[in-house]
Amino acid sequence: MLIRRGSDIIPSSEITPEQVYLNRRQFMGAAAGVAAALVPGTLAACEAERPGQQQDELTPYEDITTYNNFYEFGTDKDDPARNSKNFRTRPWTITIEGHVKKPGAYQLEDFLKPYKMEDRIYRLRCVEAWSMVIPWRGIPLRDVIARAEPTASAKYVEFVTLLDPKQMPEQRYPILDWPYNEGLRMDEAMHPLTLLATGLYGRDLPNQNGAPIRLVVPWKYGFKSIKSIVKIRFVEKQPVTAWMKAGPDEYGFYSNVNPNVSHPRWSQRRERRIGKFRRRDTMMFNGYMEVASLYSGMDLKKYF
Ligand SMILES: Nc1nc2c(c(=O)[nH]1)N[C@H]1C(S)=C(S)[C@@H](COP(=O)(O)O)O[C@H]1N2
Ligand SMILES: [Mo]
Repeated sequence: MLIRRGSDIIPSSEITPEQVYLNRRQFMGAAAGVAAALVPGTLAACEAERPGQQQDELTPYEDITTYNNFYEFGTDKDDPARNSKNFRTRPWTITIEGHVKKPGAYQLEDFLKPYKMEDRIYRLRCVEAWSMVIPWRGIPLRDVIARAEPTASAKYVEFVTLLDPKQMPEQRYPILDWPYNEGLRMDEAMHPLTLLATGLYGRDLPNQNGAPIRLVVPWKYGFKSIKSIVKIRFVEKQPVTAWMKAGPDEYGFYSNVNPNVSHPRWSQRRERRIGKFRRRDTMMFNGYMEVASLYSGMDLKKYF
């Protein structure tokens, strides 16, 4: 079977996770060929869905795991990798609450059991105008939502990060209104691109990348992709997110990657891939044009 579940690919110390991952991809390509493109959830499928698009070069594992925004562990890019080493991600409880027929509190392992892991290469584009290309592993959020059986009152999904100042030292200071929270409109949350990620490069998420489970919304600025989630709440009203509270003129609820709408303090037209020098044009919706229909008729300058 080409799709592997969980973290059963254990790289030996001699080879980097990147090599393991690339070897596996080569194997998949050679062994499966076109057939793999028909199996949903394989990387081949994910690439085949986007013919004509320039093949993205993966950002090295080293860069993805040392250049992070995770303010609970510090505001410098190298802080999270240094300060999250002892962060405890087991046991980990995820609570589903709000307007659902099946609320509950789950241990991470039980929570993940019913779902099929998928590997997907997504670009992550930060509002600070840098980007990365990351091979994520995770479960489609829409599956989790379907299982929770939201009622008609559930118009938005809110996500909340762990609050634990003993482990997350920066939560002792009023940098953001802790705990970090984010939100999606129900149709955004149900979109097949939206992923709850538990790994990258075929292994469990490193702490600095949001272990044990984080959101990935590839057509939105990186800050929407909330890390270390403990709560998924189904609500009627649009949540006020941590970044909206911090700077309502700078960070809106939608936060779609949009080269035509500047951040008040800088342009969003161009971006720099981490590890590369050349700047490149930023693509509308980060290049994921299939989401455009979610926003038809909306003024994206107003709903930024
Ligand atoms: N809880 C929490 N989630 C967070 C953040 C944060 O500070 N705290 N930063 C966000 C921002 S601004 C970005 S760009 C991405 C970065 O994800 P990465 O470190 O995996 O690249 O995480 C997002 N999720
Ligand atoms: Mo970001």
